[in-house]
Amino acid sequence: MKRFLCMLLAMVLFCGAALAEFDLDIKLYPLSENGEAIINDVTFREGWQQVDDNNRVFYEIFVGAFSDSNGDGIGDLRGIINRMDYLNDGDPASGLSLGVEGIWLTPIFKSPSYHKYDVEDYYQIDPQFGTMEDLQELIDLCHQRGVKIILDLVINHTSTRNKWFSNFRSAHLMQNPNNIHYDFYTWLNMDDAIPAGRAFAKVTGRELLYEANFSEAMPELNFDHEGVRQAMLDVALYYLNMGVDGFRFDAAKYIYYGDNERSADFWEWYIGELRKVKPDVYTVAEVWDGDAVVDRYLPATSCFNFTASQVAGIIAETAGGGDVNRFTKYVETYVNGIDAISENALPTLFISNHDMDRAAGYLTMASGRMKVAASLYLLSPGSPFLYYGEEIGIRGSRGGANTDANRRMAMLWGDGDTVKNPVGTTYTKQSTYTVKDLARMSDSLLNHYKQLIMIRKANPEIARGEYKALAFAGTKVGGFTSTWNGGTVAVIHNTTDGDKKVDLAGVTEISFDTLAAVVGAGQATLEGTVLTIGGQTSVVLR
Ligand SMILES: [Ca+2]
Ligand SMILES: [Ca+2]
Repeated sequence: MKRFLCMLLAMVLFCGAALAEFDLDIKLYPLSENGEAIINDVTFREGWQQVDDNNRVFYEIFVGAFSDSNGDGIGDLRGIINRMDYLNDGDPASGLSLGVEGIWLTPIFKSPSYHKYDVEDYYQIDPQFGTMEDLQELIDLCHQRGVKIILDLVINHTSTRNKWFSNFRSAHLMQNPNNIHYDFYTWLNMDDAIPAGRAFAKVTGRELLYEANFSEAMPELNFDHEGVRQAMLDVALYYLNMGVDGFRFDAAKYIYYGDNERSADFWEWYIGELRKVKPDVYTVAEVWDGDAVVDRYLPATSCFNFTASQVAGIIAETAGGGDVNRFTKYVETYVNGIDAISENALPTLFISNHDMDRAAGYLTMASGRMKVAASLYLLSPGSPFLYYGEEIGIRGSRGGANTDANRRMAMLWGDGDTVKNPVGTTYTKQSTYTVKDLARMSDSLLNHYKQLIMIRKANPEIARGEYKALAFAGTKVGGFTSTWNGGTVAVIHNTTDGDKKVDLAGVTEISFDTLAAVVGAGQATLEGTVLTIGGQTSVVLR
């Protein structure tokens, strides 16, 4: 009996989040043959065409934890191929797939670790993940569906198992400075002073030190060496030639440890070379640092916005009850800042990635705050990134065991997928909701993500326009206007749990006559300039 009451309470709490005070209608979508909700409330206007640029919603796939095609428990490339209909079925208006327009694969090259951020051979797909033919098939399939695919390129360091490293060791054993690999890695003699802040490790069996700031298993390449630069350029060109659309650059600020000037100059050269071959190459760099440091890299490339991410970032803060007007002002400053510095960089908002605790741990599905966070950052300009599983509320935090594996746990498909958690996971409070469950529940987090991505596609001004934050009175209703290609939209969010009525005449001189989209827990009406918007709800006006 007690258990039954608990279940009842849980159901009431869960449904309660979906019920706005506006009225008691639960949003109901028609169901497909498989019983999946078909998102049918996003309007693609007459003459709508998908815009082929890099302002796309990207989806980060931690490859080993996503989908397993051969029963060994490890996610692989064929698993991703098998899940393409889930990611993007090629029909922007089908209302059935997540609709992401780009995927970022975490490293796929041969590597001894489960995460593969230490590469043994840049020209081999790790056998756990598949073959070069699988990659080609995935690239081709992505392109058939209008999806861009970017690879995680880890070039700051390699694995100690890389043949370059064994050649480096041999060259020193033979005392042969003429060997091309003699200076491939940054090395010191045993009695040399170690530069401040940097870490060096001893080469086994040799009186020789190599730079290893991340781990002794990850020797750092010497980018003053022409051969290293050329070798790493060749890697990128090889995969561009196969058809990949770009790269996510790991540890970008560590090329020259502690020297952002030289590291940023390196990327300007490197990406400049890639642009000669592929002018629209999409690159995004991991520069996990404050805005001033990130700015140094923006002339060359998009950089992830770490400032806005995680539990303390402004996306989660706003979703959890913070000031929406502060959020839109922040985005305006952020977007204008990038525009002033760079022609090559896009705004790149996200909540979490494979190095961070899962957002569902602090933004819970039951409270509806995960949905609000998604609305805030996906209805923003540029190329937002969502981390696989975020859309179904996967949980996972580093915890006492201090292991990143907890942040990279198996996707919950609910259909017999054999993918398992990576080795070393200790997290035990995983969500019980699967893709299969959530696809069937009209008001689910998954369907909210599907709807948001459709809305973003159907209203291309949101991603590309000139962003102007609107200054509403109070803190819980906020929004912006965005003008692009002759069209102007307004996006307005209400992050409270109840209805709000606002007169838009007080915040903008632009007049909007169409409620182009409503997404969230409640409903909305537009009468003249007066917008009534339900709790935890966002709208797009045209
Ligand atoms: Ca497998
Ligand atoms: Ca380095």
